[in-house]
Amino acid sequence: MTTPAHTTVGIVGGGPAGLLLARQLHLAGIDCVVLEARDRTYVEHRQRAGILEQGTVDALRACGAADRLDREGLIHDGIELRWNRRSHRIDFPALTGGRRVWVYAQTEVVKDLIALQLTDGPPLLFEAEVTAVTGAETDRPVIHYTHEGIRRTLTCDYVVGCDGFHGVVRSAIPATELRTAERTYPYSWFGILANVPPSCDELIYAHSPRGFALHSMRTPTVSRLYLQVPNGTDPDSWSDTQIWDELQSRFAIDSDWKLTPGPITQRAVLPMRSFVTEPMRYGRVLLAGDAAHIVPPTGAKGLNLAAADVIVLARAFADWTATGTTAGLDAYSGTCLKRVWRAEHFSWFMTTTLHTTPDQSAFDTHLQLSQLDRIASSPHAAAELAENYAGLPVG
Ligand code: RFL
Ligand code: PHB
Repeated sequence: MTTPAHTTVGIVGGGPAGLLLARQLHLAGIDCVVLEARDRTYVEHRQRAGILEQGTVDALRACGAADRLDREGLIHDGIELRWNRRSHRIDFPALTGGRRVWVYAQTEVVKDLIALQLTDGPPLLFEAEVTAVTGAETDRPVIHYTHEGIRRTLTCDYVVGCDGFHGVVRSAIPATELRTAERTYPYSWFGILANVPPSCDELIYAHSPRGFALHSMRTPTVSRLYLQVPNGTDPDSWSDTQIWDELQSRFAIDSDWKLTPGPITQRAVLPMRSFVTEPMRYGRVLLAGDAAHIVPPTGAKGLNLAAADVIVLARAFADWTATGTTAGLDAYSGTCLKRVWRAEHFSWFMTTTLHTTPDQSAFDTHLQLSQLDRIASSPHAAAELAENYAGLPVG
């Protein structure tokens, strides 16, 4: 594919943020190019998020990328919390005035968006690694990248860094202009994918003295489960039996519920981090999604925050091309950061309420259990969780 030397919006990164932004811009008649460092197979199979909020689903529908989601996505009206061998269901529609979530894997969202873009969309280059972005403070920022062994440049009106936490676009902004806030956690998630029907209809988040566990799913025949493990755990140091036994004991409740084990097809250990960089714009360079902020996965917010950023950004670009106003672009960082910090708080709250730290005191455990009891006994406390989990309005 030949790529232009100039585009209106240069998008670095073909993950969910970059692909959804490109689709929205294309439908608004705005010219853009997406440069993705990895190959298509890698991007389409990177195992990550599983939960989509209403706002994310609405955006995918609005840009014609939800046909398969509407056929195959699983609509969930709640989650189950487990602690002290008891369980409590959070009913989203009842507590939020009708909001719900969809279980539809990030891999599938990405596949759907890539398929659309390659048949009817702006250029999307795989194995195009961006090495630098220069001229953020000028009218013509430049993306420097390597494709098919050749170093190239793409001059843009605006550059959007959708290149994830380890991307390069953030470094185009002078360090003196950025503020970062960060938290790391003394545990990781050991995630597995298993060829076995889920043992539950809705996701189960379990607090246990042995640590946190999550039962999620991908399809009616594929389960996704996570175990809290110490940082640095080698995923190959656990046998399949050890994994299922540990999951079984963390999910145990006083009923005849049982977890059905099955063949494990993938395993990986993922560190947890909270991170926000502010502002999300400098000159003509903007950041979106994980390039600007990271949440621990306990609140299922990362992909949805990335989608919310680019929904706001696509509207701002549409206003700018239609009327010449930069008001939306000027407000972008402030608008998104409000939602980002809400999600940061919720993700931190879910994480610290449900995980046990290596040096956890009896006092800390009592606080966690008291909070969980409160959620089970107060509709107000339950509604606070439900509203945040099901997702606050975008914009
Ligand atoms: P991504 O998905 O990291 O995509 C960035 C893309 O940029 C490319 N790239 C470059 N391209 C060109 N040149 C360079 N120099 C480049 N450097 C990087 C990368 O190859 C990549 O393709 O960021 P994006 O688009 O902002 O999307 C963010 C989401 O992927 C992330 O927030 C979620 O996966 C987080 N997350 C979850 N979010 C949810 O909303 N719900 C969930 O249930 C949920 N579960 C999860 C998660 C993340 C997890 N991990 C792996 C941390 C579960 C897990 C286990
Ligand atoms: C997932 O299905 O991968 C998933 C679901 C909910 C979370 C995190 C991950 O909070």
